[in-house]
Amino acid sequence: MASLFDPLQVGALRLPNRIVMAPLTRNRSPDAIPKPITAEYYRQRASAGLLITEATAISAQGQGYADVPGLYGTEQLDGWKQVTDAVHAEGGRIVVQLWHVGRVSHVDLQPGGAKPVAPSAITAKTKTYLIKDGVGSFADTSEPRALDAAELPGIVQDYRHAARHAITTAGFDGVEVHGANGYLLDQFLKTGSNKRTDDYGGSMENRARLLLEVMRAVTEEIGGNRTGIRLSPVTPANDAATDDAQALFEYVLKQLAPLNLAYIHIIEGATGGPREIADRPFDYGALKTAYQTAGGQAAWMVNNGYDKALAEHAVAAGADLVAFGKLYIANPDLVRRLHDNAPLNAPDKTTFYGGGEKGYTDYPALA
Ligand code: 8OZ
Repeated sequence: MASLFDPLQVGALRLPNRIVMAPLTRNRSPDAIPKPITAEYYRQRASAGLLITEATAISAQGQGYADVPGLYGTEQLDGWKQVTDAVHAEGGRIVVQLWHVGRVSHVDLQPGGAKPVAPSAITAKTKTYLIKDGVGSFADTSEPRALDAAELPGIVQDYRHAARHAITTAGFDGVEVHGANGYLLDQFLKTGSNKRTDDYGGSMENRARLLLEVMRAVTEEIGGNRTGIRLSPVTPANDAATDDAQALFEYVLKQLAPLNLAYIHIIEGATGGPREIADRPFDYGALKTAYQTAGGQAAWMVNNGYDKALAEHAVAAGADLVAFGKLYIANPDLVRRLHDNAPLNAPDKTTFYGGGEKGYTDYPALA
């Protein structure tokens, strides 16, 4: 029976174990440029089977929070190259999470103070994070404007460029498309945020169109075997809601099956919260079956609130990879600690978002 500590071939990547560092927003990249401290942070965690970076904006329009990194400027790409070099020098593997926030943004973070963009002009009932004069605070998201269909090819191009530069310039081993947590692609998927009447709204086929166009563009650019996707069928994060989660996500997974993806990354339940949501039931086993029945062969990555026992259980039950978030913030040597049943450092919530080394690069590894 497979164990968390067994190696696995995931697309083009050979992983030494099944333990993944989940994408984690840390707000330590002023001017959207990853700094040396970020290279140190990921370097410390390089024993993970796979590192997934924090969400990284594919364009200035895709930005929605203070001090999150980007992948669309030369200095940003150079900053990321320092990160991937540091991880590779430790023998690790790292993919970058490609992000467009859509309506989860603020006019203060948009080029020229413009409105954020969305499938429909509906404000998300959620907060974003601003930093002014070094002081961080949460702020209501701004009212978005509905994207014109003529703008969508440009957004697909932004994903394509970001994927290409991630590999060729920044030195990443692959990319993960962020299709989760109420950001742009999830906004298009779900009925609560998508009221369009054109080819990108209405039926689930139409709502899934943008995400599938992005996935086809990215895989064409860098290969399916270096591409993953993160999805969150039922999360309420960032005001995400849909009438038809089971049918919608089974449809999406069937359409993804021919793309030869490296992995499918599923957030089970409410992101960072309960794994079961009473009024949003979901059958993850049926989702996986739909994908595999359609010929999909990507590694199946699960996430949300896993500890060692639950992770071992999931792997024994057929999951290929388990992504750990909060535990990875606090335990740079998580693989070793889980393997040795060593005590775990506790994460400090007050240093999750923004700040410097404290709560970032100062969690101790075992001696
Ligand atoms: C926490 C704070 C800001 C952004 C996500 C990218 O939920 C995020 C995020 C998480 O996917």
